[in-house]
Amino acid sequence: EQQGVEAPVFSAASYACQRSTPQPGHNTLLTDSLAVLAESAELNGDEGRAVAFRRSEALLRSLDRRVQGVAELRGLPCLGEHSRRVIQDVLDNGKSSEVEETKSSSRYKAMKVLTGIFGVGVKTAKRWFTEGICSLAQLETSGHTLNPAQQAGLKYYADLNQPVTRDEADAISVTVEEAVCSVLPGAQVTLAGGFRRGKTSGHDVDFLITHPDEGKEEGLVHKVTACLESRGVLLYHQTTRNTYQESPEGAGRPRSNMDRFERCFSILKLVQDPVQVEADQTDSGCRPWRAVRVDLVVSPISQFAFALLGWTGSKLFEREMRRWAVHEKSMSLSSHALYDNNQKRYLTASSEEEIFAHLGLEYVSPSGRNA
Ligand code: TTP
Ligand code: MN
Ligand code: MN
Ligand code: MN
Repeated sequence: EQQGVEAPVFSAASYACQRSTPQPGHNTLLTDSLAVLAESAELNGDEGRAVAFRRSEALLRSLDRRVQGVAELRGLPCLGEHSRRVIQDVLDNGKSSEVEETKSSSRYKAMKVLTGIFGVGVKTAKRWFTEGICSLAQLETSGHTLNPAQQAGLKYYADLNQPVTRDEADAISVTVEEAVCSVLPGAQVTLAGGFRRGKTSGHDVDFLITHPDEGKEEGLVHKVTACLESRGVLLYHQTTRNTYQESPEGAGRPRSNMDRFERCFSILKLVQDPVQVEADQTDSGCRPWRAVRVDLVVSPISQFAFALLGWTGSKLFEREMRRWAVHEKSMSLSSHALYDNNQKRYLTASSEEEIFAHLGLEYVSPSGRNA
């Protein structure tokens, strides 16, 4: 490039749901750094700060080429002073001192280990860390009583912290589809979550289940888990029934990220390919299976498009869509429905495309929702 000529300026819309965000993007050094600070804020229970870093991370991931200098970022939304400082540091020095300090802090390391246990949230981990518990060994000798989820989390810790591959997700899909169709013929199983967004690995596998005849899906989770159990592949499960009908979300209800579908947080036993097991034997012992976290969610067909949109994520993309709905359209979006506060009525949809259209947004395909 010629000297003195101003670098081309990027442009980007301010809500993540107005743009396409690929994975991993062209600025991984920057986005990985911001992700550490976002995660650290999450582990501190500082949601406002966490979301601010997540937004800058997503903005940079949506850019169509590599950033060479901070000047190129002038005028872009979502980048606060703090994020810009971190970006500058990484561009100048190849890394950010704040990120390096964060990663090596004993608090961050301990909180990562403890929240890495399935069933342990930030609050519990914080309490334990305050008591001086920093490792699994210390937790095990602390005398704390663990709930069933946490016991399973500890038991399968190594497996559950090893990312699930796309092949493993496909193998789990076969198991889940077989179980679902044997207990309710005609039911439809859709892979959701990160794998639907095209990610090549994930921390779990998410499935959304429905049936074309409204009502047939009721109580399905229980039948499916019973089937998986009889096949000897259910290592842990916690089922929650559907509570949406009891108290549908009216206009003024507080919005929460948790929906009210019938669902099951489970751990399944994935029997591995014998060839693969032989290859892995040296480091993973001789066990011919591994534990995998699986989420099963059941939606009535009338809410399916909303459920699919909600369970495809990413979490930030969903959050941004809801923020857009409220602030720009005076609508309330959830994984169950879309309510128009001006017209005082629900807007129905049978596809994700229709929901984007109701919201006045250009359609973003799942692979573009990696905000
Ligand atoms: P996750 O499985 O947590 O995340 P992910 O699939 O995007 O990534 P990972 O590879 O780490 O698994 O959640 C998937 C989506 O489900 C996410 O957009 C949020 C949504 N979700 C709800 O809508 N309600 C809930 O109660 C939960 C737990 C998740
Ligand atoms: Mn997932
Ligand atoms: Mn996750
Ligand atoms: Mn999940």
